[in-house]
Amino acid sequence: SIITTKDISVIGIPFNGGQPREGVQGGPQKIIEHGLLEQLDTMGWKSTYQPNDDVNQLCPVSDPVVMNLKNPKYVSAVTNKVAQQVLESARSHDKFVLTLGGDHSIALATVSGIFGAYPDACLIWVDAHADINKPETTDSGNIHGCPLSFLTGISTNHPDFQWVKSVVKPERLTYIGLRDVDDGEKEILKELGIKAFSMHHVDKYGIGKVVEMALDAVNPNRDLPIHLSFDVDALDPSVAPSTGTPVRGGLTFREGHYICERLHETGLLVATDIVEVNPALEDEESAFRTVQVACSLARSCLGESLL
Ligand code: 4U7
Ligand code: MN
Ligand code: MN
Ligand code: MN
Repeated sequence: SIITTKDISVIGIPFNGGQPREGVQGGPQKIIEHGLLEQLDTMGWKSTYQPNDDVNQLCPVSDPVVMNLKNPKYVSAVTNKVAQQVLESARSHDKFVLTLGGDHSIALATVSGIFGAYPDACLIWVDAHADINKPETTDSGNIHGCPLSFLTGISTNHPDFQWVKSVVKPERLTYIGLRDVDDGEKEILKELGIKAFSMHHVDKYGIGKVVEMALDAVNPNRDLPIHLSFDVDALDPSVAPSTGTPVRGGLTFREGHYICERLHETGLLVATDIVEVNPALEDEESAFRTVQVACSLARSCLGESLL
């Protein structure tokens, strides 16, 4: 394995500035209250937890739309700060980094930090959405739909995101679970030649084959570090109902966990993000179920096995 200890740095990023719905900033705390750190302790993982409860203090008084993007200064300030923290946690290569969102704009922080520490890593993005809109193509202006355009270097001209380096080469990025991709994003995926596995492919080949195909695409020799960015809206809304942008027809409970289990099994997984848990949406039972599945996905990434 790349990580040879059982040390883990858990980083909460209670942030909602990348999209308009309140509540997603409460995700990390609910996941911790559910007992994630105790669960990891039971599995033998020694954790340190950085809650980042103060990120909302970086909210500027005025933050007008710039080049179509909403809250650009706020998103930039928070993700830039947390990127340093993720890099600090990852740079020694001796602990796993688990980040808890927060909306998916925080990938600007997590991917920048992890790829700063592991420049040859590959990125497996599990999501209903492609999150690769450019400022020029986004209809919503919500930055949680855009992080990959900055991280792959296809958006370079937004003044607030000049600090984001293009760390992810298109051949090191793959997707699983897509089913709601904007027309502009489809063109980008084609142009860059990014290998993406939609729900159509999951139906056609089964999740076992799809994960191998995804690994073949970005990690053919099975020797590169893996960063998994898991948006819970990749799961079917019946499995993860409390999320801001649910799309029907998603991954089953087992398909989601299988991805995590198989990536753990490679010994190459060095970091995981679990994002877009919004405990304020739907009823309490739905929120509980979504928090619970976030915890069990994390445990699967860290080696919880069925037998
Ligand atoms: B998430 C969307 F238009 N593509 O850009 C957009 F469909 O992190 C959705 O995956 C983005 O939840 C969803 O607003 C971002 C939309
Ligand atoms: Mn996403
Ligand atoms: Mn999504
Ligand atoms: Mn979402």
